[in-house]
Amino acid sequence: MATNRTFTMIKPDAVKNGHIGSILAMITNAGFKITSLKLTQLTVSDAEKFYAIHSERPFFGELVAFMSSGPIVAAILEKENAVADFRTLIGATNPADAAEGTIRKLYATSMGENAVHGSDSDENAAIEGAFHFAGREQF
Ligand code: DAT
Ligand code: MG
Repeated sequence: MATNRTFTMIKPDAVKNGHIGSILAMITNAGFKITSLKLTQLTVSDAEKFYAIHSERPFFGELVAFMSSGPIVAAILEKENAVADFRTLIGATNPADAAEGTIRKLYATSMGENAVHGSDSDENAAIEGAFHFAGREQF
């Protein structure tokens, strides 16, 4: 994957609360092009693998249970400086600290249930995109 791409998930809380359309609109209005997109659900094992880096953290069990609790939207996004610009658009991990107008400020309900994921590096964006999308689903 090119380095001008990032990977995102609209998490189960935001899907359940009916925010898919609003969040995708914020993403495209901010200049990101959607190059892969699907509604899917992670198994417990998928969520454990996706978040393996956090396996020693005290919130890991809660995170895995939440992320596998319902459907998510997975997407690959393209824009110059995609990883950093998308982290700015989503806001801080804890919605209480998220800037006004960010996706998490608007739609996250708590630190754990924070509406969206955004990759933290070009390398992880490529790994996470490939985790969710087969070659023929990548454009
Ligand atoms: P981010 O999603 O902003 O990259 P992260 O990679 O540090 O944040 O953590 C991954 C997810 O784990 C995060 O989106 C929500 C959850 N999480 C992080 N810290 C947490 C905490 N202290 N309590 C509960 N959930 C937490
Ligand atoms: Mg992270």
